[in-house]
Amino acid sequence: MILNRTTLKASLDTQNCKTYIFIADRGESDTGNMSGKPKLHYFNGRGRMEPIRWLLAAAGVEFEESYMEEKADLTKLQKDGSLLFQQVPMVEIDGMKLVQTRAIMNYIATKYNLCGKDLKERALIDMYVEGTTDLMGMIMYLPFQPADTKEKNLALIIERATTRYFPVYEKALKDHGQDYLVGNKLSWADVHLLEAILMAEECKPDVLSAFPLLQAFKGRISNIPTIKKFLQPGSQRKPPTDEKFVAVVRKIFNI
Ligand code: IBG
Repeated sequence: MILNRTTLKASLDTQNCKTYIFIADRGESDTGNMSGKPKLHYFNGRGRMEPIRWLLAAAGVEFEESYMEEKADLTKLQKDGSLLFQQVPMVEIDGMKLVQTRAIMNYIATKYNLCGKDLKERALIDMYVEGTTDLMGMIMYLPFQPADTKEKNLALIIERATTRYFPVYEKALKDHGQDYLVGNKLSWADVHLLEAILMAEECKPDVLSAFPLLQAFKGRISNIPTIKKFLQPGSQRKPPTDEKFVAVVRKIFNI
């Protein structure tokens, strides 16, 4: 039987302590968190944490969140040594405090077998993920840009989505005729692409009009039970970035 310090203390009064193992000095389980669930530290908004939320949700992993609302919330994490590079996102998982979005995503994707069956599948998945990351990065920064450049950048996003990124995924699906991007099995690349498609549609609702296989892909992946649940109202998926979220970020980072 494994107990934390609080439980152990209570148990000593009534039980033989030799039957218990004390494992965590901080009164935590080996996941670094009392509940055993990963704990996400970020703002209450999409930003760099949203793809991490998507990946956990797709893997069927429940997670907790701690939101930074004031500069003091970030300072506290920085001062207590929780942030390796003084930056968020940070995820407490399996006894670690992971930072750097890619490292966090790699860990989760590997742990939950969303990285392909071999090195070559993994390389393909990585390339697809980097493509969608680039597209989502452009969209992510849009609300933080001044009004006079927003329109130009929105047009660039649509152009890049429809001429650089989406044609690659459409062709991949066409060439192999399978349901998923890589290895006929759900991978991180599929989860990331669905997130990117939905973000691009928020910019231009008919952005998929020239991509019939991506339209079908969107329907299929959205219907995977874990993802379907994440897409329903009340999930931990965050809404599109709005003025309120931009204001919180500006306040915390003095920008
Ligand atoms: N390479 C890091 C990663 O991928 O995790 C970069 C992390 C990063 O830039 N984090 C920002 C931060 O903590 C918050 S996300 N900055 C503090 C500092 O001192 O550098 C910022 C962001 C938002 C929305 I919010 C869109 C894009 C970025």
